[in-house]
Amino acid sequence: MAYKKILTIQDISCVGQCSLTVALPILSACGHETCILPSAVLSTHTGGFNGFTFRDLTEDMPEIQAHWKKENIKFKAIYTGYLGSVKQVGYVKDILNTMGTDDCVRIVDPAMADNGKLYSIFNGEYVEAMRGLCDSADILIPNITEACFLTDVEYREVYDEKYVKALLDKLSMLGVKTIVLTGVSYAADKTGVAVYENGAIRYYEHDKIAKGCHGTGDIYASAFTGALLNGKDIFVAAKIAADYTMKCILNTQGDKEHWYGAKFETALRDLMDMLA
Ligand code: PXL
Repeated sequence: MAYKKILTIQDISCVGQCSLTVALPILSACGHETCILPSAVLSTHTGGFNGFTFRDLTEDMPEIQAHWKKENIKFKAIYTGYLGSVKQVGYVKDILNTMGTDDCVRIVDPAMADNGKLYSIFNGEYVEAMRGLCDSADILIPNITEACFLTDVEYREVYDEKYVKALLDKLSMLGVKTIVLTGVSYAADKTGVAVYENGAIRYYEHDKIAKGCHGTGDIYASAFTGALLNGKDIFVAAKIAADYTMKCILNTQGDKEHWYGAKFETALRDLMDMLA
């Protein structure tokens, strides 16, 4: 397996098992050198804790990037997640466009919404900025809610294949050819992903666990990136990431104290086995 240098840009939520505290260990377990650019530092994630702190690191980004340029540092993959401000999305676009090797894979998880709602710090201006990031991505990994915000399509709890196809076609018009749409569910007891490549859709479906966990979007995107960079093709990486995420949720289920995240660490060995 080739050893690759990946850059991931997302927040540090000190407590809460999401973003960098998830991406860094998962990508490392997948065997990649993982460089980070924190978008913000929060005391916890914003999904259920009250009174979290938020230090925006937007203005550190251009200086960090300038230093990397001087040092001739380039990345084989750049994977972005939860960002800190509208202005920062512009900086991140420049990083996506200029800091990769010639064969760099750019993966954007437009982490900003779930269950029909934007996360608390985001608004329409942020959605608009995120739309502008899509044409700098080779692969976009939204959930259904994020796909709806990005395309201005009405969010629905119940939908059919026609609705999903329309969502994917509209997303591709933002300038990204490959999309891995997560949380696609056509039956109450099933969920999965729709993988869209050059206009064609392939599905990977699996059983739905009654209650999902916070942070599983980040677990999914990190495992997908880790598997892809291990040479798996897009569909296989999407499937491995789904199986791993399911395992993380199963390992967490039943622990009422652990409402804020998924115990992804206890399934890392399974992920490594899936990559072997
Ligand atoms: O998992 C997405 C995420 C990442 N980072 C922060 C969040 C959330 C979701 O709520 O609040 C800070």
